[in-house]
Amino acid sequence: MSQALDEVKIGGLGASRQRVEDARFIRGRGNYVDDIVLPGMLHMEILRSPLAHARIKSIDTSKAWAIPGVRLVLTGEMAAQRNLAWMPTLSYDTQAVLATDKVRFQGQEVACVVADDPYIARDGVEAIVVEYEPLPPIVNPVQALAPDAPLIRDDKEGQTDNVCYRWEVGDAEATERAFAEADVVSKLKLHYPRSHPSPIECCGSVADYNSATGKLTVYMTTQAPHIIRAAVALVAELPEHMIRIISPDIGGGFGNKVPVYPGYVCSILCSILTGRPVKWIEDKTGNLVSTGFGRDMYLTGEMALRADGKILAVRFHADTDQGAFFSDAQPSKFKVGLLHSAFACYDVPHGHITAQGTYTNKAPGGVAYRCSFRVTEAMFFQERMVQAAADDLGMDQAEFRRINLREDDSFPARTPFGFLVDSGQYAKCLQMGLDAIGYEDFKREQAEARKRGRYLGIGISTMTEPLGAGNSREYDILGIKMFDSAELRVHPTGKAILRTGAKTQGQGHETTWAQIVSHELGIPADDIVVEEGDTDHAPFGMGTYASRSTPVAGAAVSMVSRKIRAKARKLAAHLLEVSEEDVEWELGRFYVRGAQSRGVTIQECAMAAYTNMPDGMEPGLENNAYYDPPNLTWPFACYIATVEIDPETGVWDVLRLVAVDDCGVRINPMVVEGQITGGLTEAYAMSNMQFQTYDAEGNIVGGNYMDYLLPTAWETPGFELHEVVTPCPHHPIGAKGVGECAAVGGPAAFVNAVMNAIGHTGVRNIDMPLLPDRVWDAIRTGKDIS
Ligand code: MCN
Ligand code: CUN
Repeated sequence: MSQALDEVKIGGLGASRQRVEDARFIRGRGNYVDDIVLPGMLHMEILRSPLAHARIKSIDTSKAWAIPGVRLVLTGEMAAQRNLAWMPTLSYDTQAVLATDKVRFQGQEVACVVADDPYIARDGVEAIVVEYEPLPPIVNPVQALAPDAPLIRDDKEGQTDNVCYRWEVGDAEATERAFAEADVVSKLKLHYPRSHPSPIECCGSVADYNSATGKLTVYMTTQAPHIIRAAVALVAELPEHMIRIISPDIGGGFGNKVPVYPGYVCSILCSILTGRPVKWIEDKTGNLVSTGFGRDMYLTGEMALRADGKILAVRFHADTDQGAFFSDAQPSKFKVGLLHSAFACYDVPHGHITAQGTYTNKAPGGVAYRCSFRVTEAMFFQERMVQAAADDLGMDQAEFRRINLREDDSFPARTPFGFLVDSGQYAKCLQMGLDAIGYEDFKREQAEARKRGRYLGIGISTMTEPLGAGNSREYDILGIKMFDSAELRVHPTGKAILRTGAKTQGQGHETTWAQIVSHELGIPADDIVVEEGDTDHAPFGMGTYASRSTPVAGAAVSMVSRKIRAKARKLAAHLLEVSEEDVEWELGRFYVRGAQSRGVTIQECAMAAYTNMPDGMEPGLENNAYYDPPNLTWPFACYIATVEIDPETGVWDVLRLVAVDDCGVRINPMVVEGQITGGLTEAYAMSNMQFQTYDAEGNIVGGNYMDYLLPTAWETPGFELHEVVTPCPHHPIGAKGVGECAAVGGPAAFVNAVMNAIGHTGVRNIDMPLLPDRVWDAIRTGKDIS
């Protein structure tokens, strides 16, 4: 008779286990960087440039130095003496730590002041006098590429224009031939506006250089502590064993906390110079104006179509506005990240993409914000194009997708841009979404409503996206391969500690990783503590972004658990006095084949590992695993929104939003639903309220929460969630990433719905966000709004 445990009861795979980390978060007992207080700690504040583009003529710090309590005023010139005025970026460019020659965007770091408390430091910042000679600012790619445009990066040898990169992929000739055979060519042009992740907690660090031991400890808000350690080792030329990066609790990352920011570097340098711990905590405006933004891409493309609806080819061009420094934090060899994952869910035979990045006088950062490196722009453009194409053919948008989506038996399939898509049930997901929203009924209702002057619309977005960088063949950061790791120690009583190279920022790893161990070993999830983020403790890993934790670190958790199980099996054989071949496993327990009642639990094996191991066996029950996935994971999603627009005001309301997500096997369904709900909320925000613009002078509009809008529970509509499970063929437990899906695929559903509602006006596109005045203008003029 089986005595196997009930997996859901012990908190294993599929259990909607309550998040263990929330016990401290909701009690206000989290431990964030700003909670760190060290003896003798000083405080640092940053002086930022008020101008977007200007030459620095002089910096007078004497008044700041004179303020009682000011301990250090650091300028670019002083940083230069230590070879730290500039730093390398993760995209092989350079970025100013503190400006020496010019300022290149509003909000750029110019100097910093270290003082006994943050208020004195702020006074010190205000006492610094900088004389600027203004230069003409450039705020978009068109200005950047104008023949007489001033050169932004005159610091770079050989740089003669504002082009930061050019890149292309695909087969231009084959694509051209396909276009020549097309019955219909559908075109679209749009801008995906600049947005900002704006996590609740801003960036910050506490740097503590111990001059007696030579060890540097830095508490910081980073999604990737080991990468930071490697970067510090390279930039500051400190040996790695003398650097400890600790990423404590993080109040949201959303990609904002992947890049290396000047503030981190300055706090380290200031600690070295003062010999005391130095804390830097960014304020909201500092975060909004200077740290990693998302998007800011102009897309123009066309699709070659056969009259029956089959897509023959696509080609498009992307112009990206990179800001003043090319500091995209992304691990691919491709200059525009994974933009070429566009159209991966459709059977498109040919394609060609060109892209060009330009420097402008805007904040650098790029690629971040809940997106696997430009995948958000890719999927938005794809889904907006698909709708435009269906409209141009006079075909129903669901039917057009049905004709072109990859079929279940077509996997693995190579996209025209080189990706290998490995699994999915696209038609099933789409149908589930259509059924849930009541597609045909809604279309009838829409037609009826139109007669009475009401504008109803329905928009679909279907997409698969590559999540989980990497595999190490194709993905690396500064040459370090994209794998990840887990280390598991099972204590004598069968309780355990698990550490990984990922770093949770709210995703719930402390809860879900324990569930994987539970699934593999039958140890109750409550008996496993999970720790991440301290480079002196955690195994080397590449951190959390690109929804890579489940695909890579999560897989490593499975693999290390299996290593533990293999050793426990030997211990079981020893305890049961049978040969290993005669030992069978069921959840939580080994037993003798043919005599199921004769068994030992995993806890008994753990005790034996320390008290009663067979001769010749190493004591202890711990191990680690480094996992290099064979491919990315390919979750699929279908989002369908219905909206009603008020034609008098352009205000639009979401009637319903149906989501069908296939992220493979779900470790914790409740956590997954939380991820999707959060992603859809951000998608909704991007589609209708959230963007960062700059005026002609390069002043940022959106440097505060009066102008940069974040959705609250009040304006966010409810979402109806559904699931399909197609296990990932190469992941040890069949899971795919999910953290970004809804933010990536969601915006197009909302925008397509609004465009569908005003389809009769002839308007092809309104650029996001679809603010009421834009929608109203479009209805009134019948013209596209950019
Ligand atoms: N999960 C699961 N079953 C699956 C897939 C995932 O139970 N099949 C769970 C995982 O165990 C994990 C969570 O869902 O607890 C997200 O997993 P995954 O998709 O692997 O993504 P990551 O953990 O790598 O998180 C990164 C992703 C990204 S890139 C951004 S940006 C983002 C996002 O997560 N930032 C977030 N979600 C966020 N959620 C919060 N609360 N805060 C952020 O900063
Ligand atoms: Cu790009 S936002 Mo997430 O990958 O950290």
